[in-house]
Amino acid sequence: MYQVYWRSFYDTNGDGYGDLQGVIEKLDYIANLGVDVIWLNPCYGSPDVDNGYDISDYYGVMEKAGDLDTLERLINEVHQRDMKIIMDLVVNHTSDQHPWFLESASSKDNPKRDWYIWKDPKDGVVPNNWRSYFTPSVWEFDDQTGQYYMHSFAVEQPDLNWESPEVRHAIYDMMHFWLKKGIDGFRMDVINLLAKIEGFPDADDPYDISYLGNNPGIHEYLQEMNEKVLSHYDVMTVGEIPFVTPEDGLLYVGEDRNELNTLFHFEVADNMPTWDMLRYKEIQERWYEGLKGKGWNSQFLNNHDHTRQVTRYGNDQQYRKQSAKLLATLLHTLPGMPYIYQGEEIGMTGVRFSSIDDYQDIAMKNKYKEEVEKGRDPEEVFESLLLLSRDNSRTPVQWNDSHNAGFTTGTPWMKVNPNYKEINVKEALQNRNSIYYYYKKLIQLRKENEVIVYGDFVDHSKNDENLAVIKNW
Ligand code: TEU
Ligand code: CA
Repeated sequence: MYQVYWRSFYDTNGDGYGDLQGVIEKLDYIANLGVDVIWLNPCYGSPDVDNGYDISDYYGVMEKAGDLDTLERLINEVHQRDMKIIMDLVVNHTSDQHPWFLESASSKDNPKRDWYIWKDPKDGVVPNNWRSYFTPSVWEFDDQTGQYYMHSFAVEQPDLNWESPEVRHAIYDMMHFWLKKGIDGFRMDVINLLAKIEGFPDADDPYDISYLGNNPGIHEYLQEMNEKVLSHYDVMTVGEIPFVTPEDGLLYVGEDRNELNTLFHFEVADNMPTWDMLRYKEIQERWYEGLKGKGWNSQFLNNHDHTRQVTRYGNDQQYRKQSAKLLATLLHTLPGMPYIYQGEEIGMTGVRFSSIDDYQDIAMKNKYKEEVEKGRDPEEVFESLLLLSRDNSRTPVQWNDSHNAGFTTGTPWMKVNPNYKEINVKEALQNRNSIYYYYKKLIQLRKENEVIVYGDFVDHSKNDENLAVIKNW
């Protein structure tokens, strides 16, 4: 699976944003790697507060990305190259500019009031102590109606109320619309957050936000979604499922569950700040044993939310090529579907801009503001956020050593990583020993040796912290 974060992929109209036409023009590059499936990050209508994860029009394409015709052409061009394409399904929340929310917020007796989660103040303040991913509270007060609404992410991303059958059926209709357009499935954004804890009680530890996910009711929603939509098509689904263990994970992807096909868990990406071989092998073994013969996992070490793997888990200076190849060898020989995040195949690295103003990620900017407002030293706060800022992996793909790395003829929406002169696709394609050709060989090896995909996993290097000897047979 190759993830295309289109706004940083390739700009064809000089507005500084990558676009869908840019993806079409680079499809041969992706296909030549041996990719089977493309995961396209959201390009629906959106005010772009959270880079498209705040949707205001599920049936449209945001102007920065292009238009519906271009998207349909992209789907067709992908299929012509015998590849598949899945799109992001973001249905835990919408944008606060979505017409549904504008109606819901307009009055307490609006028919769509219960399409979102509204609560009265409790003792004059927020209904409970839950924190959101991006803000100190999940509750935002609305003066007009004197109630709070819940948002698990930014204020501009109100959570939908999945208890409402009307909400669920509106989402299912939208899913049919895209599946009938010929997409091959969905990557489902934080899909385990749809069900909220009954009664919204205070959390013992508000900083451990796992109370946002895996609540009673979630499996009924996903089984209904499967019955009403997914089971009608030959498609694949991958759930983004934070806070989940192998046992819980199996409840989402077990073949007998009729919910999802595969999942991403975050035991590595969220809980292993730097490389820890023993921990990594323990996590791999536990997930292998937990899903073996019943469910299918994913393998990734970076994406648009997590900094570049060669920087975080490898060595992006002296041993950049070697460590990039080592990490790729792990990912493409472990159980589960391997994901390649755009640019990973040429060993693109994390970035280090000099000022918070060079960063765009709302999660990082909100955290910076929250910490500085507590009185912490701005420089120290900035330094503490650099390594894990999501922008590390959102700098434009480096196509060549020309201005702006050949990404755009305009001003890039996000600065290009200054190392583009050495690290770029053009150089990689001209160098037989490049990371790119190594990925190409790995992908081919996996396709030619089913034992790598379906063989058993046994770790023969158990306690060695520098070695992973994992044998399939
Ligand atoms: O990410 C969800 C989210 O922020 C976490 O699960 C994340 O993957 C990680 O655990 C934090 O380190 C999804 C999208 O991938 C992200 O880009 C959006 O901002 C977010 O949901 C809200 O839609
Ligand atoms: Ca563009």
